[in-house]
Amino acid sequence: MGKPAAEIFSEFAGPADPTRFLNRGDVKYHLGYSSDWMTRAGRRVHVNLTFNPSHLGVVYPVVEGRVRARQDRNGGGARARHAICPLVIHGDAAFAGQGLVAETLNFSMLDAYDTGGTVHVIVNNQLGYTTEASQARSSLYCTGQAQMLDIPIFHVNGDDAEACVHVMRLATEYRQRFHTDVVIDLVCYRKYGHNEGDEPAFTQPKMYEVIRAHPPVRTLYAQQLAAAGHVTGAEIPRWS
Ligand SMILES: Cc1ncc(C[n+]2csc(CCOP(=O)(O)OP(=O)(O)O)c2C)c(N)n1
Repeated sequence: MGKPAAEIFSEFAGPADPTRFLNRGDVKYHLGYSSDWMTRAGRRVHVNLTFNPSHLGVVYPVVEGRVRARQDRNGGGARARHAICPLVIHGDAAFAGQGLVAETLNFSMLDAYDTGGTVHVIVNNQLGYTTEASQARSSLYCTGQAQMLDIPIFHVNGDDAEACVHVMRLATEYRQRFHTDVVIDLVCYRKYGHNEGDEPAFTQPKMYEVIRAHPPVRTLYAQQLAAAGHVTGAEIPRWS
């Protein structure tokens, strides 16, 4: 989002005068932000990150409401839906387990709620806090709820950097062309615990043995680039 580090750290330290920040006592990674980005083609994109409460999934309908309101303020109709795109990042357990995900997906193609299609990115770390998938859902994929819609669902290997970029481009282009939701199931893993207080090896010792021995994605990509001759072996440490 381009948020300055000083601003982030000052939020951790807390304000000098707390009364100026009443009702803003949330954890820092829930805070919203907005900024402008220039694309390589020289076009300005305004990016707005919605404040995200602890209640899993609740931000999703809030994003839809905010986007639809913005589209309506911009004249509504196909043009506004094309220009303003909702993107929602979910957890795998939340996407599978929260009923409001189904409710909001169900709204997606109704005239009164349509936002021209939402790009969903599920950060599928194969754990819901400490719960493994086999104890968290009955569907094979965490995207089971999205199968109610006639939309593409991509399952992509998070260790394959170029596949991830490819799928992201494909998903956005599909949304811009067909104006339906698109779901990306980014199959990956979580290197550390759910939060500062969680030691994941206590609850998932075998999984974390594998994760700790697994090379990080930057190393894998550096090796892939070196094997293809795009970088030399000497450059790899800078990448990994
Ligand atoms: C509605 C709701 N129910 C339960 C919780 C407690 N809770 C916090 S994180 C979590 C697991 C989330 O798993 P996932 O969606 O896979 O996200 P992850 O943190 O693993 O990336 C749960 C159940 C919550 N915050 N909100």
